[in-house]
Amino acid sequence: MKGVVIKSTGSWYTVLLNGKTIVDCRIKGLFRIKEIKSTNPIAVGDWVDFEIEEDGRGVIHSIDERKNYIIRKSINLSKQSHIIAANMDQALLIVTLAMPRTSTGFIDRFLLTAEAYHIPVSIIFNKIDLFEEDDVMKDVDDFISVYERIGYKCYKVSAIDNRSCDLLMSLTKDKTTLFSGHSGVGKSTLINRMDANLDLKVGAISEAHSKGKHTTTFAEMHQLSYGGYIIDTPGIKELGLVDMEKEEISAYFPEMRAIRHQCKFNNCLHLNEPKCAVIAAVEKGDIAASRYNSYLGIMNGEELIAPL
Ligand SMILES: Nc1nc2c(ncn2[C@@H]2O[C@H](COP(=O)(O)OP(=O)(O)OP(=O)(O)O)[C@@H](O)[C@H]2O)c(=O)[nH]1
Ligand SMILES: [Mg+2]
Ligand SMILES: [Zn+2]
Repeated sequence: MKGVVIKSTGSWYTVLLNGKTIVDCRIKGLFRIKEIKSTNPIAVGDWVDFEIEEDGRGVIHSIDERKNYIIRKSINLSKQSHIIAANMDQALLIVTLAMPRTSTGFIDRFLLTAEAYHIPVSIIFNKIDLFEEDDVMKDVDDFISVYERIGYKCYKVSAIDNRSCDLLMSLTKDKTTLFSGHSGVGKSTLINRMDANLDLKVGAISEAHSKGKHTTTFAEMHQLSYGGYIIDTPGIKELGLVDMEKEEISAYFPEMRAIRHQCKFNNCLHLNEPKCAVIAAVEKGDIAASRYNSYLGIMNGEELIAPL
């Protein structure tokens, strides 16, 4: 039998069969997935072959090749990787510029990871009801102009607004969508609003970010009553990057990818080389300074921890 993993909690996997039946499964034998060293061999979104045993529980024998996946590399000493989810059509990065504030550094690292794994991303600026009348809204608009200019769709939403809800439903209908972002930005709240049949646990605003408490603790995939799947994830606090060659990093910044062949040297790293088209574009303001700063931070191997 074949099904899709909708939840994994340590050694047990919840598998959805035919979009209807839930089977608790464990893994048989050892899984070795080429080139990925991760703490979890099977992730939410993986398609698996399994057999049901006499006690009604399943045993997973094999896993289908992944269309894509997104990995979080922990930045502690163990350097372990964790596959957040597999086989997505898109990711929605949920961002708030206050309560809690998401930094450009975090957004840019997430976008880089998604570019590297070929996952289309749109950026959702949530909680705009809180900023309607203050300076944060100008911040939101500045962020939006930076990201729209380089090809990312951006939307302003609020969980208490019906039109936002309709918009999110139309973006997610009939697709498999990953919801990602810091803890407390409102991922679970938005999902609950999009589909009244879902009742995900939501954190109190003060607890969610002042104590760094994660309300959602495991990634979990939910079937949407209007068609499609949504993957709710625990807030990402740290986003270490998967190993990449220094030369390839600018290829995952779309605005750098577009002009990097114009640099004088074809192995240009856009740091301080002469006649570098990227540096010239930053100086002219064609590339946002915040994006170039993120690029420099990544090139320097800086890790990033969210302010929680
Ligand atoms: N004012 C306002 N509050 C919101 C909005 N969206 C979410 N919240 C509040 O933000 C808090 C955190 O929401 P959650 O949905 O638990 O956040 P989360 O992103 O799922 O957090 P984790 O599960 O910890 O990753 C809750 O108190 C929500 O009520 C919004 O649009 N406006
Ligand atoms: Mg949550
Ligand atoms: Zn260059």
